[in-house]
Amino acid sequence: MGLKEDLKTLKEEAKRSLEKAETLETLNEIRVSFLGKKGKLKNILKSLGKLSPEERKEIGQLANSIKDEIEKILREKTELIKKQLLENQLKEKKIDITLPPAWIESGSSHPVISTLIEISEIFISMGFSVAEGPEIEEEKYNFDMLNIPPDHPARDMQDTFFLNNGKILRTHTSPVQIRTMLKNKPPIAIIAPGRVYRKDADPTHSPMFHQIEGLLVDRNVTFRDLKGILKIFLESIFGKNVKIRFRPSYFPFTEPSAEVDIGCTVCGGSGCRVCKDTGWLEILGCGMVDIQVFKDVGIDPEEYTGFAFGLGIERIAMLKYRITDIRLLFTGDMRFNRQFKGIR
Ligand code: 2U9
Repeated sequence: MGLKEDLKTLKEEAKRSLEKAETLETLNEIRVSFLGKKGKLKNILKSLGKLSPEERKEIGQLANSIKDEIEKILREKTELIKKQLLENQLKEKKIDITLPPAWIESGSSHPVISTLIEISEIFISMGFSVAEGPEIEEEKYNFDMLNIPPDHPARDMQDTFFLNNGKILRTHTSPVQIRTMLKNKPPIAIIAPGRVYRKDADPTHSPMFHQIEGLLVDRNVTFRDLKGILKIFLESIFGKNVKIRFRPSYFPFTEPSAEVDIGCTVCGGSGCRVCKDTGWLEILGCGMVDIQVFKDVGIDPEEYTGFAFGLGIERIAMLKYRITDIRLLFTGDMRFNRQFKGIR
């Protein structure tokens, strides 16, 4: 019987081709040419219609079993070739686990940030909480409510960055304390660390710098409390033997006000370039919160008193690490930045 023979020949032919096949592409070509829609099997079965029903059944079954057999070999062969491909790949791309890894440079805190964190932690340890506010601020919070009148030199176009939406870049973090007092009732004990902006640029001034300000409001808060807190702070950061002096000063938002100096950390007080031969370094400003400020935020100055202080982080970092030009802190030059690795 011709068809039976044809089918057997096809099976043998397919088996031989599959045996020789070495790639997945060849396997696919074989599948298409034997089992595909226009393949050899379909071609043989075209004359199926001419057969008697019995013969049709017999040949049909034979064709199906041949199809199954070829498909089985195809699957096995596919698996085998895939496995060989993977093994070859693994052999070629052998990983030498004894090689040292590529050098990855680890990052570290910028000296300004590590100083900011160090100072914050001292006040946090004394019970202060950290408060934050927007850097794009309203004049009302940055000036008016701090008792800084419209004609005050600090409000000069030359010192403040004015934005075209009527707002400004905050010139100090004091608006954070105003916002806190508007929202919360005393007792209040907060520090406000963050970026501030002033139109200023020379070796000791940068148009963007960092401040920490503090505010404590409660019943019976006195200037002695202020002195005590600042003494603990200055001794923590500059050492137990640091010399401290308070000088009378003026700020619109505090009354009385003072500036605080420490004995020069470079010459120890004998006089040098850093302290301009005075033996003292100005470190921070402070004072008792002005009654007008309390009135504007709705705190009764008969019931409450408070102290506030402010300091520039870059100045402290520059003294600590003996940096003489503030601009070095902000160029991003890695030859400079790398020197502060491992300081914290
Ligand atoms: C409120 C009331 C009072 C914050 C204060 C200073 C003194 C001060 C300067 C130090 C160096 C800023 O970075 S600097 O230029 N700051 O001298 N700051 S008292 O007083 C406040 C703040 C907020 C509501």
